[in-house]
Amino acid sequence: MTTTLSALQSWVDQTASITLPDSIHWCTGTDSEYQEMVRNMLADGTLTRLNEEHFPDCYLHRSDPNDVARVEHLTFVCTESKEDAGPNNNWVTPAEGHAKVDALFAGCMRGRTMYVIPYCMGPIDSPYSRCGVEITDSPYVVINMKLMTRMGKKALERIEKYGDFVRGLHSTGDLSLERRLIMHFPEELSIKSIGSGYGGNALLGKKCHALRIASYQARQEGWLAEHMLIVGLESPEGEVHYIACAFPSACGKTNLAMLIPPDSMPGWRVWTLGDDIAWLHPDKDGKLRAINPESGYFGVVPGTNEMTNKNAYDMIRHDTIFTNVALTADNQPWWEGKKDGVPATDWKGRKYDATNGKAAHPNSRFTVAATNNPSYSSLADAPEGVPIAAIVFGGRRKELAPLVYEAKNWEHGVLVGAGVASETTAANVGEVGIVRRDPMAMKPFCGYNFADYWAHWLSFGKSLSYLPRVFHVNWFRQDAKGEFLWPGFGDNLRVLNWIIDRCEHRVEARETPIGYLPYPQDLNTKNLDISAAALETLTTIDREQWREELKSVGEYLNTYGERLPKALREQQQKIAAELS
Ligand code: GTP
Ligand code: SPV
Ligand code: MN
Repeated sequence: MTTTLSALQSWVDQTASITLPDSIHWCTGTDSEYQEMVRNMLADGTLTRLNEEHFPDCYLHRSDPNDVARVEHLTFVCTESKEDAGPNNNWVTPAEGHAKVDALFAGCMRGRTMYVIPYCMGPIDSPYSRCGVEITDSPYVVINMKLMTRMGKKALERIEKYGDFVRGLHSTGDLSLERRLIMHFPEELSIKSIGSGYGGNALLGKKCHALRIASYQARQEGWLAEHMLIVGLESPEGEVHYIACAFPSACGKTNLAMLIPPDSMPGWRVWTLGDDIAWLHPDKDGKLRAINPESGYFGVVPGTNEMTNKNAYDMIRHDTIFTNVALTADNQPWWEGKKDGVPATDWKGRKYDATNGKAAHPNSRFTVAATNNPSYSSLADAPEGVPIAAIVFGGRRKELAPLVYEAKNWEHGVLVGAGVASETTAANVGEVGIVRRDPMAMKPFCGYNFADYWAHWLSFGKSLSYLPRVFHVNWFRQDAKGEFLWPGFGDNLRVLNWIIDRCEHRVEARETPIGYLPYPQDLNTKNLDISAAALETLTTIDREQWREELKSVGEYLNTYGERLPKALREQQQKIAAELS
């Protein structure tokens, strides 16, 4: 397969003349292509087959131990002007970015096959979808892209029809950190990534395209590309509300998107549209509609078990790629929090020894097609997407942030999003557990200046006729002993129920300077083992701590200088004043 689109053909030819692969393979996206690539990877040891009785068609991939997570310090947004990338991004000029990274690509595919992957982010027939082509020398990337995106022949046809596509060039290079760079050129709609085979660095359709490049495009075109799950919540009466939730990496999106309702909420059903990325478009009626640009999940494995997330647990028992998990003696995947089995071999392939640390890497991942999910919504394939009733921000915070609160209006909601802070996790290389600002859960993913991004968010306050309500949640509040105060997982539906009731004007709330909080009696706590004191802590605010928080948010906003939208500053000052 080659292409009738000369711009694509000449880019592929030119890339090959620089990277010097032994051969070129145009991916068709068929199941037989996937099977053949898997066979080759089993033969050369890139994959290991897992226990066929318990995990049919599942494979383990062990990455280089130096290449297990995103690398924000090596990720750049290259725009002509530094201010356009903003203080939230690492920046060099496009000329410098190309020069730096091109030097590493010279001859890097010698002895390897170059794969050309046409892909479509979003349903093939959706006006909201956007296409790209990833060139890579990694078969692991190809099989992951097959599960995660609509890739191959149909995508190529769409690209040839419209003529435009995001160009993504990737090579695993030599995997050394010194020669690893993830470069974005939003003004040219292109990406160059070298030196890593890990998900967010290498599956270019995901964070690089669908968030960094797409957020930049979305601003120009009047929509939003967000780090959000999309879920449909069906009440016993059959009413369905769709909500989109932005939580930072490894803070609960996949789990919330496929939660199983608690026994004490009979008749409720949960439908998964997406677990990581949402593209939000105003429609002709002035509503906000969401599509999930992906068609698979690249999810955190540790913590997944039958109690926390039975849907995910069942979903990853067949046709799944595991990366960096441990193995039991009978070749089943094993991870911390699995509840059954014991590890025999750790994620590095050594005999398991507790003194070497965890058996599975804390950022070990599963890759699986969305259709494996028992709660999959077929509307994930609907070209028109789903209408969004509420936007929910959240973070991982031991202290301060209550279980849930509602913003008073859209502008306040944008401030709530801009002020999101969360403890860092193993999804990025670096220290874990440090609270940092992660506005809209987009700190690592916004392809332009956050000040301009917030202005863009604020603009929807005027352009939409039906504004989603905005909320903030925190499932991770702890007591003095370090125990979670809230049971989380399926029980989070109790909080989402309150959120829907607020959207439908069915429940009153307690007004505070930071927003509306639930009266404890309005949260469904039936059969829940939670003390009145814990519930009180979860549904009240400490004014002194919040005064400090608003001061800190103000200081953070100051780092965006003159570009910061006035309305955001005014919101922060108003709340700070009300708290004092
Ligand atoms: P990315 O894929 O990195 O964007 O992560 P994510 O936001 O999808 O997070 P995910 O749902 O994979 O959860 C990350 C970790 O948090 C897992 O170890 C989960 O078991 C744990 N977790 C998820 N939801 C909850 C919750 O409600 N309470 C508690 N205590 N832990 C949770
Ligand atoms: C995240 O880190 O937010 C992820 C995993 O969803 S990755 O694809 O690596 O970005
Ligand atoms: Mn994510």
